[in-house]
Parts: sequence; structure tokens; C-alpha cells
Amino acid sequence: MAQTLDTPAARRDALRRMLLVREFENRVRDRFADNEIPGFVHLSQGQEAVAVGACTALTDDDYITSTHRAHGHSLAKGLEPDRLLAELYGKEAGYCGGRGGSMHVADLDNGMLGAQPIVGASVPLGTGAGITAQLTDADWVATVFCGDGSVAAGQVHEAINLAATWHLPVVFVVENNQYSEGMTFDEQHNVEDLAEMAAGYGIPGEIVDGQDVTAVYETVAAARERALAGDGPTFVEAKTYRYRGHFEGDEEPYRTREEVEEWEAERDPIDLYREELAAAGELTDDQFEAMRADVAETMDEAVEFARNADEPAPEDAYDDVFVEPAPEVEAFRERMRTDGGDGGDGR
Ligand SMILES: Cc1ncc(C[n+]2csc(CCOP(=O)(O)OP(=O)(O)O)c2C)c(N)n1
Repeated sequence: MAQTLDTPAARRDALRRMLLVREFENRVRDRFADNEIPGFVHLSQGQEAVAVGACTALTDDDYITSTHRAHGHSLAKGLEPDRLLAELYGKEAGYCGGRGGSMHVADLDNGMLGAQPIVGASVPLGTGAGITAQLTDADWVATVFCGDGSVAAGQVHEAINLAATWHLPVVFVVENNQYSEGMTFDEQHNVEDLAEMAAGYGIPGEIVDGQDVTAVYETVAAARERALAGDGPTFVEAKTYRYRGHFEGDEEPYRTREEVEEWEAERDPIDLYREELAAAGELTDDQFEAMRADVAETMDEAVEFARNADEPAPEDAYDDVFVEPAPEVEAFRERMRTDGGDGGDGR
């Protein structure tokens, strides 16, 4: 069963999940600045309503694929903050045993097929999942998260075109946060709305306010129904904004501080939803403060967990790098050898 936003409790829960993403990334920002977290981190603060709105429309059986900016999607899909943070710390208790870090986290148990640091790579991965769903008559869909910059990559068009032509059960959610690394949207695209491109694939293109969790939820829920009904994919463009630099340490020469502050003051997805619930009489100040304290406590515990978790053992470095070929693969190779082919091993 998908979650909903149909009751006051469900709506408060969505607000809490947005707060959790925000606070998770506050901790990542600070701990990374203190050199506790290795590698690179890309924060999605400002974009919480897209992750939470979209994943609220999904069931536990649905799959998502994600990008280098994956913390929000992961938490919204159900990954626990302590094990996700442990992954960023490179610890054995992390979802990938500490081998993936922020940009490669995956957890099949929660339907998270993986963060993809190669720009655009989340899209063919999601289309591939859609092929699996179609071939197995599954009752789940694949939801792809990708950025506006990725839509300039060739593999994205190939994958969306294939999904459209084969009517695969996929929902493409393009998070248009208006920048791709150091480039503005206009420097990279010759259209005003990416959703216009959907016409070229022959699928619906929806534009949604990515700061409005309800709007994202409703749009993705409808796209999911469409996909499940066999009517194929939808291209959803969520207009949003990221508050932090492209990566932590980015000097952001491509935009002004005033622009960032204006979005934070006027279009913050958490403030907007909090105000909406308060106006509807569904959330008091005390309830909100209790929620914030609860999230802070969860994150205090997650930081302690990640800090104190064990490092992976050096002798395990090659674990999970190579897989034993499945019996079908061996049978296929044997057949190729017998038939005079290359056996599938490239020789
Ligand atoms: C194929 C490839 N080219 C370039 C990069 C470097 N790079 C990483 S993220 C990024 C920008 C992506 O922009 P967008 O898709 O809009 O996502 P956002 O960072 O805005 O969330 C670039 C150019 C990369 N990782 N992979």
C-alpha cells in the first residue's frame, strides 16, 4: 500500500520526513566540514518536498533510482538515517558496507536501486527496472529521479524514448533545481520547460511546483496509476531549488546570495507545509517543536551510531566486487562456445 496524505496524521508524518531530510543533511554538512565524512557530498536542502512527495505516492514494492544528490530520496523511500549515515562514514554498518558512500548508496530491501554519480545514469537504470516489471507482470513501478542537467545527456533521451515506446511502468521525476554544477538552466537548455520534451516521446509532461509536497504527491500518484494501468511513463518536471552549493565547498560564482536567501525565506517547502497544516488546524506550534526535537534526537543517535560503527576489515576489500556468474550465464557461455561464438566473455 502506498502511503497517502489523506489524514492529518499522514500529513504530519510527511512534514516530519521532510524535517528528517533537512536535519540529516545539516549533520552531514557539519560533520563533513569537520573532516569526519570522507569523499564528496552533495546536499539536497530546498528539494525535500520532491523526495517526500514522490515517495509518499509509492509502495514498499516500488523501486526508485537516484543521482549524486540521493540522501532525500533514500530517506523518503524508507532507508534508516543511522545506516545511511554510517554508509557516508564508510562504515561496515552502512547500507553498502561502507563501500558506496553518499554517491553510490543502494538498498534493494527498501526498493532503492542505487544512487548514480554518472549524470543521467539513473534514467536507463529505471527504464531497465521498468522492463523487468513489464516482463514479470509486476504490480510495481520504477520511479526515476534525475536532475535538469541530466536531461542534456544522450542516454536520458534514449532511455525515456524506449520506456515510452514500450509503455513501461516508469515515472520520470526531473528535479529542475535550476542549476547543474556551475551552469544555469538557460546555458544548458533551449526550452523554458523541460516537460515540453515529453511531447517528443509521445508521453504526458507534467510541470509541478517542487516546493509543494501535496502537488508532487498528487502528480506522482497519478503518474504511478497510469504506469500501472499499462499506459506507459510520465515525464514530471518538479521546479525546485537547492540551497547549498553543487557540492560542499562550492564557491557558487554562478548565483547571488540574495537569490538563495529569497528562496529560503519565501519558498521553503518545510515552512510552506507547516503553515498550511497550521492554517488547517492540524498542527500546533507545540506539535511542530516536538517533531523537531524528535528528529534532532534521531539524528544525534544516528551520528553516534555512524561514528562508533566499525570500519570495514581491510581483508574484506574485494568482497562484493565480483559476483559468481548465475548458472544461466554459464549455460549461455557454454552454448556460445559450442556454437562457435565468443562465449560471452569477450574473447
Ligand atoms: C557523465 C558525467 N558528466 C559530468 C559529471 C560531473 N557532474 C556531476 S553532477 C553534475 C551536474 C548535474 O546537474 P543536474 O543533473 O541538474 O543535478 P543537480 O546537481 O542539479 O542535482 C555534473 C556535471 C558526471 N558526474 N557525470
